[in-house]
Amino acid sequence: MSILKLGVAYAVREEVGFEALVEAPLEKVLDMLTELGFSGIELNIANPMKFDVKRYRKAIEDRGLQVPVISTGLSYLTYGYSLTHSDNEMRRRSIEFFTKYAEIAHEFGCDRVVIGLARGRGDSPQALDMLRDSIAKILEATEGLGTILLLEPLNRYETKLINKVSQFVEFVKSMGCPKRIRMLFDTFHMALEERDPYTALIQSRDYLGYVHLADSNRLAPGMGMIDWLKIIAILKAIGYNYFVTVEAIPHPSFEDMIRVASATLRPIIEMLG
Ligand code: LER
Ligand code: MN
Repeated sequence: MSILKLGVAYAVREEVGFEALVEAPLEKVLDMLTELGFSGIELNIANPMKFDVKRYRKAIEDRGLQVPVISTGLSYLTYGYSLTHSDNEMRRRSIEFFTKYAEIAHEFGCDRVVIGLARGRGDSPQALDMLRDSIAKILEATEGLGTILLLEPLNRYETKLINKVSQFVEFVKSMGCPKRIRMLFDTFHMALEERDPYTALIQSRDYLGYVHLADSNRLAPGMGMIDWLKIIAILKAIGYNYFVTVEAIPHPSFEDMIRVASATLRPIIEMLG
């Protein structure tokens, strides 16, 4: 049995309704994932206040799948809320959303919530201080749940706030290294930002809480230039033992993307992971 589990990231746009996810309806996606040997589905939820946990839990658990994390970037893209917004009310709503995301994660039994794009673009000089302050507030509000916040270094075209592993390390140190902040290492972002993404992955070993897999062009693993054997071998060597979740552009379709990802990654994970 391999210790690494394969997941895929899935965008939930709950305000259009469960059945209206026409491009890749949940039930169909879950059936495909089971067929292709995936173990989990990451839910990126635009509005946690409108999310029907029971319904999703049933569909997911009926198929024996897990939810490894709840992700949050759609709240920024849909409503503009961010943890570093210059408007206090927008920042307050973002923190409120995160508290709700933590409750949803807890209901799925995973307790990990992603901070990706919802941290904001980082245009103001106060952004880092605001991020520290917002994260401290979320940690406090979710203390009873023990939620782990997965802060994800993102490439410079998406934010100015924390683009590299070293900047993540500096940031958590500046907060006193709370145990409940871990790193999300995304291979696509790190292939853009790091001189050597493989060394960067090794350097993230003490902080790693989750991994996103996409190739150098953000297509499915296997469609770009990343050495997947090397990535999985490093994860194994540094003792990472949670999900590796494909977060790639669904090109030419969602189904093709997960088929290619599965064909690339499963044999490697079965051999090494
Ligand atoms: C989120 O996980 C991510 O990687 C960002 O690029 C937002 O799309
Ligand atoms: Mn990512």
